[in-house]
Amino acid sequence: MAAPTDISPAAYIPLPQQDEEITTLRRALVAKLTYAVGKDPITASEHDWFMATALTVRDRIVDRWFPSTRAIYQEKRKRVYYLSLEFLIGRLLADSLNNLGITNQMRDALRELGVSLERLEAIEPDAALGNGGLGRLAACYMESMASLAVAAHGYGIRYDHGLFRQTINDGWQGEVPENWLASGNPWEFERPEVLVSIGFGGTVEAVEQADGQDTYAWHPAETVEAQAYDTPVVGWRGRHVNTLRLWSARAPDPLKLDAFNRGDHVAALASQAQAAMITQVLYPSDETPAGEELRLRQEYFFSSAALQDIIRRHMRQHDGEIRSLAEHVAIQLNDTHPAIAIPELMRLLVDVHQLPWDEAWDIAVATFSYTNHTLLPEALEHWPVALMERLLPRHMQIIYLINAKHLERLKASGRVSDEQMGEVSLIEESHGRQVRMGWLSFVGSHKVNGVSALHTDLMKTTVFSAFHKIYPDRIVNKTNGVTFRRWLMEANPGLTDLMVDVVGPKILHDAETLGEFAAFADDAGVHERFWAVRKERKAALAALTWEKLHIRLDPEAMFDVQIKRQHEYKRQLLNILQTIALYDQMRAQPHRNWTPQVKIFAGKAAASYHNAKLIIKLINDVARTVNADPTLHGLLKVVFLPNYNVSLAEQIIPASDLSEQISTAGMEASGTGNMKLALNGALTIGTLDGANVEIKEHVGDDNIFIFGLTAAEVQASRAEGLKTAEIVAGSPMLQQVLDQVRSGVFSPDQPDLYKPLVDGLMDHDHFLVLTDFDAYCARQADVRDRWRDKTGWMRSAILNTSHMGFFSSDRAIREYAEDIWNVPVTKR
Ligand code: 26W
Repeated sequence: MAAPTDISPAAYIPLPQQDEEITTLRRALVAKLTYAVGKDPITASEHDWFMATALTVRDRIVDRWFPSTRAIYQEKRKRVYYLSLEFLIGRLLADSLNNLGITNQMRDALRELGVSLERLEAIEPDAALGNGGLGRLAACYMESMASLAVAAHGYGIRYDHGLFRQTINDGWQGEVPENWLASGNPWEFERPEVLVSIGFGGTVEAVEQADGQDTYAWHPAETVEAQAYDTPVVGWRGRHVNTLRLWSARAPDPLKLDAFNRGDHVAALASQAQAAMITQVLYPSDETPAGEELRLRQEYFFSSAALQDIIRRHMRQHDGEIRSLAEHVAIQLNDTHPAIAIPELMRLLVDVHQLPWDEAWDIAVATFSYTNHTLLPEALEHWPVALMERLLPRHMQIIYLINAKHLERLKASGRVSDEQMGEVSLIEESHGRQVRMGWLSFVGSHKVNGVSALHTDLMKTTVFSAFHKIYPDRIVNKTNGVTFRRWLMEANPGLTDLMVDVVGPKILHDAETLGEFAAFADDAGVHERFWAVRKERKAALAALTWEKLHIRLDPEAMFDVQIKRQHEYKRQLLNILQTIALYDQMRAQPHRNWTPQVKIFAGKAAASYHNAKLIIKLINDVARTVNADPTLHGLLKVVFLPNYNVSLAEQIIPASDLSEQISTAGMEASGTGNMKLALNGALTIGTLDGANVEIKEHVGDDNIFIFGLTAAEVQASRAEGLKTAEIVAGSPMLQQVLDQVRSGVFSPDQPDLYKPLVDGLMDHDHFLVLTDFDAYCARQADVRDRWRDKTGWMRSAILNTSHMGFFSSDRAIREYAEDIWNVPVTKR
């Protein structure tokens, strides 16, 4: 066992016995390298040292894991289970060292061994088990729950392959499979003994009981085994450690010996291959749910494994009393992806534990709560009844029963007319009978939450309005948050040091104290250091851009950044059209005193999302044209950084001056990149959408650039019908830009390439790019003017950082704990 460390001081404050600690770490590293990795220090590769370091750190985490687990068990504390099909974790080495408070000691210990900690950090593969915001939120919440000592477990899937690696070839996105497990994963513990059987298909048998009542027994045709892998999640200063349990699929009898003995090796291995398929790959499409059977199998596979595990743990701890489940267990459904857990719990309570239906239902509703992450109608999951009947026959029966009772209750209340019944039914009848997973999640939960104030209001007035009238207390808001440990302290140690120096180390422990940094918004000395820190991060990003793209960036220029999934509603197209307009203006008036500006883009498009990929191509084509134009004298640069992921975000965000949050109002549920960027001192240019609204309230109107239609105006303008030709006729600049794109100025080899894109805008412009274009350009001009006033800009940047305390995931988790889960958290 590794010696316990003194965990109280911050990373910045030297430990009392620094030297001793470094010696202990150095010895541990060499022992790990020798006995766990099996390498001689003389010949060890960087990767060997990475493994030895991660395993050394993991020991420290494990030393705190067991006391945490024991305490929860002994105190019989209520547990929170976070069910999510995605956990976008990124790298863990820097995060774990920071939370344990041993970053500097480890750096020194490695240095004594001739190894660079920074290089080891850079070779760790990202755990990219998620698509975007929803998956990253789950990772931030896991970290905050550990930091606040909430007794929590995450449940998800251990995908063999996470989100694809993006390549850019001649401007086009390509997708390459990602292989994060190729060189082993030092953070996880394989649990070969934790196996849960998951059934699919088969029949349901009704068995008449002595009292004349029927009970039901499901006889699946097929079973797959879920095997657990546990990753400890260490909180701030190692005070508490939780578990992320990810499931991997395998055949119950991997090698059917009878088939093997008969010489049919292929048949013997076939069932293993089929079962393993379930957890092979993350579905790479955000927003548009895949309608395939494999996706439903994934959803049921991990939801059932989680529930069986939860119930087993509950029964062991609470004297086999299933009836007390809701007192000791809270289950959060991260979007509808795990919604099948609701009928699964009903099946376990009614069929297996023999509870009466109504009692079981009360327990289920008291246990579950559901977070909605998007209102886009195409993103709400629906499953064909026929598929459900074939794959999960008992669950389909249960869903029918839930629906019958739900509709019965509504009818009795007299609050829903017969015509409205079809709308609130869990079964959609018009598009060939589908189960509405959003409705199922709503009725099966005691609380349903949106992820920003605006999004929650829109839930009440649009998608869930009928349900909101029936259950007016069920929808609550929980504005998203991000973990400052990763997104400020680790990503931006320079800014963190500066704030520790002027405000004190309390900012490390309590995000709300960031507010005190505002007192230095006009302090010349602080300005100087603040600017120097930013310059250093921008120079580092410039070096990366040179290395990856051979494009030179001037760290003095304004870095204008849009980093997020590529989606039409996020309007990267609006940004690149404005870039073209600026390019035209700069060429037309070369003698004006232009602000040097760099437009930075990064983000992946779903492989099948044609328009999103075409917009990536356009960005790259504009970049090629602009960057090669000698008349600009480098005043404008455009870069598309390939393969956006958590680690790249950590490098871009501290180097960003301007944060683009320009979605069509009403369409971005919250956004979390907006919070990370503002936290690091970027000013936002954005619409009144998602959490931008609350960011504006916190940072103040003078420190943010808002433009464009509001959500209400978007609704009204859509109802009215857009007059795109009129809009374009009224804006000569827009006209010119569209003509250039349409006529192939940026795609001389394929002059018609972007015609469909422009025609689409002229035809429907569903995302109101044309409508908001002039307002956006005007706001961009305001931004350029503000940039000239360095002092004013820095004041605003400092105020952005200072006023972001609210957007800490610690605050968000406290709210969930208090209002939804009813569990205690540690005080600040
Ligand atoms: C594969 C199907 C699918 C469908 C929807 C996968 C993932 C989704 C998510 C709902 C997409 C998502 O990540 N939504 C984002 O969630 C963030 C966290 O709440 C919000 O900040 C973003 O605004 C929202 O788009």
